[in-house]
Amino acid sequence: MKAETMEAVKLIGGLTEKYELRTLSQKTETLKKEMNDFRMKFLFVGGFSAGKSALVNAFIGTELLEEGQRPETAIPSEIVYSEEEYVEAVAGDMVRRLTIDDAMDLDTEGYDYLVWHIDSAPLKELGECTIVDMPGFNSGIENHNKAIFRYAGTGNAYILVIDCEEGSIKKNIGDFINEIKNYDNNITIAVSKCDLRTEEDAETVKKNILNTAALLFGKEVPVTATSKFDEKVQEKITSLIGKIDRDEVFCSMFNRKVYETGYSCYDALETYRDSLELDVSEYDEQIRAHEEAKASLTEELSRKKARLDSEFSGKVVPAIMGDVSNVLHQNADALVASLRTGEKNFTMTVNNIIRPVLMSATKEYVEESFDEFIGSISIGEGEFSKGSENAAGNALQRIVEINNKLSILTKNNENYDKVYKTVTTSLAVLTGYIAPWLEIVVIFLPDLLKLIGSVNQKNAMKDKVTQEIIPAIINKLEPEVEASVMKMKDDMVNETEVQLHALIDNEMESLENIRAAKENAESASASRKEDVDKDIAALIECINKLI
Ligand SMILES: Nc1nc2c(ncn2[C@@H]2O[C@H](COP(=O)(O)OP(=O)(O)O)[C@@H](O)[C@H]2O)c(=O)[nH]1
Ligand SMILES: [Mg+2]
Repeated sequence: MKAETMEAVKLIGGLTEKYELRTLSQKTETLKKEMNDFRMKFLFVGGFSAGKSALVNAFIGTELLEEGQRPETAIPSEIVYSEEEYVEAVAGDMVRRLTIDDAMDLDTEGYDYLVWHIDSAPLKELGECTIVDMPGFNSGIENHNKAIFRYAGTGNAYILVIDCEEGSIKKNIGDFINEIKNYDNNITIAVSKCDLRTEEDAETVKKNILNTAALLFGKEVPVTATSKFDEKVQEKITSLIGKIDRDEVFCSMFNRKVYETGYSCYDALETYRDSLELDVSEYDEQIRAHEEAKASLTEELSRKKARLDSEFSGKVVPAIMGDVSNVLHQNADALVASLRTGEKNFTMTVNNIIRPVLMSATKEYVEESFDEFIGSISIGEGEFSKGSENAAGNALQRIVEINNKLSILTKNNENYDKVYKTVTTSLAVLTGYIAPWLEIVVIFLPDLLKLIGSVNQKNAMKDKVTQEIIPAIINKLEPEVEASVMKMKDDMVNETEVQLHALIDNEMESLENIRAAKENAESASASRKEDVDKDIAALIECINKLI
């Protein structure tokens, strides 16, 4: 699979050079570099005190990470192999370099995450990758949200750590699994602290977990039972990680980008072939028509944008809020129960309920409206002159074709970062838009809880929750959701324009290249045309393998 992706990008790179498509050639080079630099991440996730840090320590073979850390202080620790050992502490754009010893004593308050560069043989053996010790999913909710959003959908596999003494996959772990399934598809399980049970008991727990995990995932999930004292702990974790299909993760990260670049190349080559036989004056006309098409498309997009504005504020935002409200009402009993155990628990419960729904609802409704938007752009009314009408129509049709192809790719893989098909491939992932809303929830909930006042009786509490708290959450959230959805929409419209223009620019480059060749009195022989046809056929065959 990965081999095909690499082969495709190589072929595209070769063709963009052969046909002197400079812009596309640069784009392909950037993509190649991104692919070469890609590092798979293995995230150790699980509840607070499950034994994540201890297992990572046992795996790399030093007591690097603090064990028994307080949940509030937990930030992600990334670990990468390096001969020279040092640590980078990252806060926003700022990176502070530390020695290992200093890092071990560091107060992590204010930092987003740490990167430990460690000379460890088992880590080296894994090849290019990063191990991440994540904050527990039931540790401070802000840390958890941040950590989830930092890594979701960036090419990860999960090692879910479950304390053997838990005995099974408890509900909160099940919910968590259901959520991460939406971001990334690969999960394995390490049952930890098995030294605290008899071998027989540990085996029973492992079987239990195997069965439950198979139900939750609808497929067999690799499970290993170990402990930080296990002689074979390194071996077992290496083997667990080895069960993850790295190629598949790689392809899910890059196939659509490669496909899209390949398709743009195909478009440019077709223009090239079709214009081989034009005479010199016709090129100028064609090039002018392409310039005009760009300007006309910009105008058409800004005309249609107004409609999209009202569609988003009138339909998309209410639909998202409706879903959020429904799910909160459905979980009213759980909300009441968590309320009775304290403010912190309540905040966490609200977050855990809202987060996945915000993601899926936003994905669904935004995508729907956007498809309609693309479909509504029409060529041939007013502004377009005949030549530019062709060029604009062609570019638009290409975008729709790529969209449709990429939908096939998206269907098999419902990850949130793959939401917007071609137009949004280069946009920030959806999580970037949603994260700020959740910060709001965390901040305002304590205020809201004052609404509860001194009510203590269960039924009265439920009334308060359904009649006052949930509507208050919705009211508070709505303007935030509206603001980010509108921003998302603006970004998408801009991106559409950028992509349409890029396609037209590529075609123009083709035209200019042929004109230059003609001026140098090179003949547009039949064999030339055959050659281009061959290249096109090979390209299409190659990129179709990616879908
Ligand atoms: N007996 C035993 N204790 C462990 C094991 N793994 C972790 N612990 C202890 O359990 C506590 C929590 O472990 P830690 O790795 O910090 O959990 P984390 O919050 O998931 O990172 C610490 O006191 C560890 O020393 C294990 O395999 N066996
Ligand atoms: Mg820890």
